[in-house]
Amino acid sequence: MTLTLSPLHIDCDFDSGNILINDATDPSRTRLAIRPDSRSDHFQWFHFKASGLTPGQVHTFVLENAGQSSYNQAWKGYQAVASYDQQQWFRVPTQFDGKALSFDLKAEQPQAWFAYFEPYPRARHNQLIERATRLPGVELLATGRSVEGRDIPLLRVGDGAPGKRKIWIIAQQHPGEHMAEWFMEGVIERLEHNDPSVAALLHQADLYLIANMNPDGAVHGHLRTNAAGQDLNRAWQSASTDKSPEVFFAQLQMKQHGVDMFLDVHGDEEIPHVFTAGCEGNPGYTPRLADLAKTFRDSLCKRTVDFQQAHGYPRSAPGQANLTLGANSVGQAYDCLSLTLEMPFKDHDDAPNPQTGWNGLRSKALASAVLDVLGQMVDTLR
Ligand code: GEM
Ligand code: ZN
Repeated sequence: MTLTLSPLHIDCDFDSGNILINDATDPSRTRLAIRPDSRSDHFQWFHFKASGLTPGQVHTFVLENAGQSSYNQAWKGYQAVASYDQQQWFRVPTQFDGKALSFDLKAEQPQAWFAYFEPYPRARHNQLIERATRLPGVELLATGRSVEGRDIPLLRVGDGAPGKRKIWIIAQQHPGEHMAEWFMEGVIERLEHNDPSVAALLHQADLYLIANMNPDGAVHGHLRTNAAGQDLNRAWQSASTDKSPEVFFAQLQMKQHGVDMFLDVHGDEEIPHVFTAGCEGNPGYTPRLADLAKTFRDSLCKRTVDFQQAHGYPRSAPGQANLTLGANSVGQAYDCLSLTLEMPFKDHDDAPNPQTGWNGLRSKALASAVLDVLGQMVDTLR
């Protein structure tokens, strides 16, 4: 007897949802596509729910336009994530044939969620900000507005007393890089523990935190741009209140409060390692800044297997930096240690976990290690 299964229901009408349906009539093989960012051609992030799965059956999902995505080399060695409850996310068997990305789930439940990476929900963001502002010494210093009017909270940990180092950490300028806000949750969670190492850091430094720089893009399921089609990490020389108010806000606040160190948290689609990119190509780059970057990287390597220095972006030649990037622009303007931190969408191949790949929990643990490093080197930042 042949069992005829009814078509799956595919839905992405929720926070950070993104999928297009090409043909969902065959429940064993659902043909889909990734929807580009609303005002740009970028695409790579996907996130959808499939219901009507048959427990015990293998269901295959095909992203038919993956070969034309922004980073189409990134699918090699990539495994999609799935979840039955939006809490536990696991990797599923995935293949890329040069054109389409396909992944399989042997269903255990009638519905499941699929995504490019463990999503960081906007509701969780709101709870995170709440949670942070309940901590002693943490204030909501200012609130920026996105193009579509969503809040961009800037938290300060510390009282802004003169003489304190000012350490800025911002995340998710690129909205599809959800690991970046997981990292920020790791920062907040570590502050909640208030152990001696954190206390020592906060004795000398105030932290300025923007947990999500691009809420519109994140909510709309974009990969790289805000609601006006701007790549925010290319807007730091020309931020405007209409096209990139998110960056305009951060820059204004930096000007008001000062910056002694800047960390811009991202994800990289292609490289299966955690790494940092520095500002070697800045016209104002000096041996002092090179030493600080070296100390940061060496110390982080010692603290965690989830960081390394062998793999990363090629360094810009002296004077050749692209100053439209946040880290280059801030490093140049404030003559300070300034780094882009990149976490993988795939895994950190120095310490892989085939079940989860890189994920939210590991992003949080990395944040904790970064705070330890900052505690060690805080008095050298100026
Ligand atoms: C990087 S650029 C993205 C690079 N990704 C791949 N796959 N090459 C980022 O967005 O994190 C930093 C940047 O903005 O330049
Ligand atoms: Zn990025």
